[in-house]
Amino acid sequence: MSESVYETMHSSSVNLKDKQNLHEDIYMSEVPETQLARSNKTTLTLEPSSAGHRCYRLVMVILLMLVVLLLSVVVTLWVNFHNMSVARGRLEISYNNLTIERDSLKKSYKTVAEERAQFQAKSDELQEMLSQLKKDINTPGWRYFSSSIYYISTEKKSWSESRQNCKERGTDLVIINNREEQDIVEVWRRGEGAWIGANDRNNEGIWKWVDGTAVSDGFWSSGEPNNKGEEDCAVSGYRSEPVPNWVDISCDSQYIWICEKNINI
Ligand SMILES: [Ca+2]
Ligand SMILES: [Ca+2]
Ligand SMILES: [Ca+2]
Repeated sequence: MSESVYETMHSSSVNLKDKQNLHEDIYMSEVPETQLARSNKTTLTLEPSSAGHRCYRLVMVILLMLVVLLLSVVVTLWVNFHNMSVARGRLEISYNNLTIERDSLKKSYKTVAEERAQFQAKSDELQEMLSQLKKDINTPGWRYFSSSIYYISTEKKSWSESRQNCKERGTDLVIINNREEQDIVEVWRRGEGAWIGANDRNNEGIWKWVDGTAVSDGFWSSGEPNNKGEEDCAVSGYRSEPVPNWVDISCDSQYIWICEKNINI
């Protein structure tokens, strides 16, 4: 019985030691675990902060990239807008220049059209004249001198009738412009007195040609014009004398006549 109690006590003592050892082991084993727990706690405490920082940096980088991208877009758009403005300005200048050139061309075209119309009218007139010349080429009495064609009649008529005959031929009584023309008329009149296109029928003493211009320097015979008994029409070569040989005479007198058509272009 006592041995059993002893054994029981011994056993209890041993168990107590074991328990103490176990407790120590546990304690020893607990220390690192606590420190580890602290370390882990520290790590756990630090890890969220580092991740947030990284996340923050990532967001900032993304925002910065977006800002840079936005700025790039804005700069590109501004450059394009500026280039388009410059191009539009150039186009406006070109348009204005083209408008000016167009207006100038319109004026030139109008001028050319007017000149063409005038040329055409002159051409038609010449064509008509050539046709008349072709018809008259075989007709006795037509002559050409300088820039005019002439008709020298063989008949004799009054001054008015003679002029009418000239008009029917598309001409008028001759206007003697210079000594050369006077000399050729002197040849063509064949010694006959010939009506020329000078008269003072409207105003006595004011001699004019049939085109209305004044007879400034005529080849009047000595003492002529003298309006003896109402003499209002001029004859070249009334007397058989050399130039100057014009006289004024009654317009109803009968003489040959000389017509002239200027064909100066
Ligand atoms: Ca003439
Ligand atoms: Ca007179
Ligand atoms: Ca006279």
